[in-house]
Amino acid sequence: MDTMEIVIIAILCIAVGVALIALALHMNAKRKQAQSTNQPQSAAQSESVEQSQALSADTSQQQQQTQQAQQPQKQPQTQSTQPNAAATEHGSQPQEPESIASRLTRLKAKLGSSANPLGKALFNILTQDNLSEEDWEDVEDTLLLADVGAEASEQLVEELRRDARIHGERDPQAVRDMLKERLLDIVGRDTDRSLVALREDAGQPSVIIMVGVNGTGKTTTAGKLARLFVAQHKQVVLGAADTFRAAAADQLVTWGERSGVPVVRSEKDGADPASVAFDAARTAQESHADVLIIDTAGRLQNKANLMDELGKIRRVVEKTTPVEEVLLVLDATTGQNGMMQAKVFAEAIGITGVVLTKLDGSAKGGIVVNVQRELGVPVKLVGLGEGPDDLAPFDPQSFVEGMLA
Ligand SMILES: Nc1nc2c(ncn2[C@@H]2O[C@H](COP(=O)(O)OP(=O)(O)OP(=O)(O)O)[C@@H](O)[C@H]2O)c(=O)[nH]1
Ligand SMILES: [Mg+2]
Repeated sequence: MDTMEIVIIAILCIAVGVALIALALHMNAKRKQAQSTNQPQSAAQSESVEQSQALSADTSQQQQQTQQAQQPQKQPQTQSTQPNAAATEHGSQPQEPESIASRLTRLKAKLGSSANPLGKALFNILTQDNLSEEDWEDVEDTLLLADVGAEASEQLVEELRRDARIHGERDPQAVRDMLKERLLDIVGRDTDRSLVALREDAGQPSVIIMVGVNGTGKTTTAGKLARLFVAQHKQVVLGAADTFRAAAADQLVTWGERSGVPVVRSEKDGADPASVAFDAARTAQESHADVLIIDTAGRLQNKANLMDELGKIRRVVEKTTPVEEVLLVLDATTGQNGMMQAKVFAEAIGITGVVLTKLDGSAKGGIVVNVQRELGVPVKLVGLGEGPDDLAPFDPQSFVEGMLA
């Protein structure tokens, strides 16, 4: 082999080596490219799956809207907001609602720390030696001041006097226990306060209509209640049947966005509330929701007007699904005045439960007793503030312990 042949073989070897290196580099580049395009694809895919799941509750509404868009002669009456999409758009996600156990602990602490005159005053009088007739009158006055109501106050004093005679207790702990037992009796320790919507059976949405005088907290409570159901893994639809002003529906939409719950509303001020309620019932039915919560207006001139409007809402909803729960929202700070208005609502539509709002702050807890006596329905929920999770099921034990804390 001469020098020339050796040189040619060496050149060939180098050329093959270069070709192999080039091939390896090319393959590597292709693999990296494939990786970088695959990742966003799968993220986009999962996002679209999530979105389609989140919006699946609204499919029927969207179909309805599409149909309406194809038939412009039929003006769309209502529309359903898509909270998850809206929340993402604004860069915020619905917050996780607080658990019921944690709410009850807060209820107790809030009641204990609020300026509640009932427990403390009673306790101060009852731990004195030799209670005079005047002292017992003070006990009764204290109960009246705390909105317990005349009849119930009298009954409670009678029972406490009997207890005192029998036991002759002056030991603070014994007096506290005695008070607790009597208050629990009068508040109703075994009353069924469960919301019909939480009973497991259904197959169709449970409907809750919120009623009450304006400013008591209907819209706020509807929003908080939606979160309470979401915390229990229920699928919820909100219906904005307060059509007096667009702001009322906007307020409900904001609550819907906070919890990822769709809201059926009308864009028109002064639209027929019953027609919004009807559309909300149909949306809830078609999307297989567990619960439909309907917010109503509080500003109605007279009882006939009220009966007419609330009666119509109930009737149209019942074309789709039965109305199992009508919750009267009552502001605990309005005392006797609120009670009178509450009676009118109770007569106009019939109520199945009471939500007592604004029990935080300086509210007088005794109104629970009065409300239940006067209206003949249990207090089922209590509002403890303006926060999204400041609503808790009414628990007599926590309530009474909170008052006597
Ligand atoms: N402190 C406190 N404020 C509450 C509570 N519930 C509601 N509110 C406040 O009460 C005010 C009225 O509440 P809304 O929910 O708008 O009352 P509404 O009954 O829907 O009023 P209308 O729509 O005008 O009939 C708002 O400022 C709420 O934040 C509560 O439990 N505690
Ligand atoms: Mg309202």
